[in-house]
Amino acid sequence: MLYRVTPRPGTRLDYQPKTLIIKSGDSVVWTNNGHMGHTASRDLVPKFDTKGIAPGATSEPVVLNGSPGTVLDYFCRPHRGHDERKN
Ligand SMILES: [Cu+2]
Repeated sequence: MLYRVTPRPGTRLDYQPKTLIIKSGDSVVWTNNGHMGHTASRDLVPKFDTKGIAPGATSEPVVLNGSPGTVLDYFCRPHRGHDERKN
C-alpha cells in the first residue's frame, strides 16, 4: 500500500496523519503543501528520513519494513520540539 501524507489544511507544520499503522513493505510518500521546508523523520526502527521536502515537493517513496500493525510516528527534523507534536 502506498500512503500519501500531506499537511493538515490550514496549518504550516503538521503532517496529517502524524501516525500511520503499516504493514511490512508498505510505502509512504510525504507531500509538502506548505510554505516551509519539512522532513518526515523517525529515529526508532524502522528508521527513515526523507531529508528536506521543499514546499510543493513530494518525497521519494519510503519503503517500511516492520511488524504488521506497527504504529509509525515520525517528526519533522528542523521543527522538532516546536509545534509538530501539538494538536
Ligand atoms: Cu517542519
